[in-house]
Amino acid sequence: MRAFTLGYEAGKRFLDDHEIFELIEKGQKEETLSQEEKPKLTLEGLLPETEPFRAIAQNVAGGDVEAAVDLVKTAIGNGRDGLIVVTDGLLKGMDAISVLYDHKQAYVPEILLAAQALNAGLRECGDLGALESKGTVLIHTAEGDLHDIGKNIVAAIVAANGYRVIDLGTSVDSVRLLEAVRENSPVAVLGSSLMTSTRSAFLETADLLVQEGIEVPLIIGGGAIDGAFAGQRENMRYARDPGELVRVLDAIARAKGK
Ligand code: B12
Repeated sequence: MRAFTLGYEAGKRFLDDHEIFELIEKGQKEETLSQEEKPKLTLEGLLPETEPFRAIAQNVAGGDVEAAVDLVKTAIGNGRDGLIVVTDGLLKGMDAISVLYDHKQAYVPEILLAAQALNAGLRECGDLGALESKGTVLIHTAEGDLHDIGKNIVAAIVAANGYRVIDLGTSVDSVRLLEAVRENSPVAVLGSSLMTSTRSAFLETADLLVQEGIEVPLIIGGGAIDGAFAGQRENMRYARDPGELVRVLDAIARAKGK
């Protein structure tokens, strides 16, 4: 039973005894490590090494809109390519703060400020038509649900990872969602629900997509969702946090040859 649980969590395969012991030992070690002994992620360690990208990334991660914009303007003025400034500077800063957030070393306001600095910097980089998008995703909160802080963070992180994000807002019904899917041919539809009373809207949406013959995954998350709930429909899947979501999206995009 234990083997099944661990095997399942480690990627839907059974583990041998040796692997199980290794996992248990690793978990116990992490448990017994004191706060000081735990390997600590630092912002400095997550930033790019070369300037001006390091400074740009640092100010995005630090949410300093003005400094990020000034540094981007100077880099562009000095002949740096806008696309490189985005990929090697601005996005690296958002990546860094996202990693810290996933490890509970950064919090909601910092993510939102970083997203502002990222967006302000992006506006200085001119036409980024050359930045190949990994695909479009639609994001929304379930019908009846007005909580949007988590959704906005997810949207910012997904956009920072190279996707074109269309945010349909809060309390979106399945018919409106279907229209948007038809208009935009997304690689995935993302849904957020924080209230158990609203999550059933996702079942309706998943069924409607199947009924209409539309093959697009509905990836859902938020406090009201877990793997068991998402497992109720074949075209639905759960992602725990923005980091896991990006990994899932990248796998979908890769399968589509992006
Ligand atoms: C802030 C908040 C509000 C704010 C919302 C402001 C806003 N613009 O969003 C206000 C005050 C307006 C509000 C209202 C209500 N709220 Co409220 N609210 C919260 C609170 C305190 C925090 C939620 C939050 O923003 N967390 C911070 C964000 C960053 O975290 P997150 O949303 O979980 O998102 C992260 C992950 O879940 C994940 N994620 C989220 N979405 C997605 C989507 C995908 C695709 C993926 C992969 C991941 C993902 O990634 C995010 C980043 O890590 C929670 C309690 C709690 N601890 O969660 C209650 C809570 C959600 N609220 C609750 C309730 C009941 C209500 C009200 C009905 C209260 C009332 N009686 O009026 C109303 C409902 C309004 C409505 N129709 O939606 C309940 C829901 C209970 C339930 N399980 O059904 C909670 C859990 C409080 C409680 N313990 O009772 N609320």
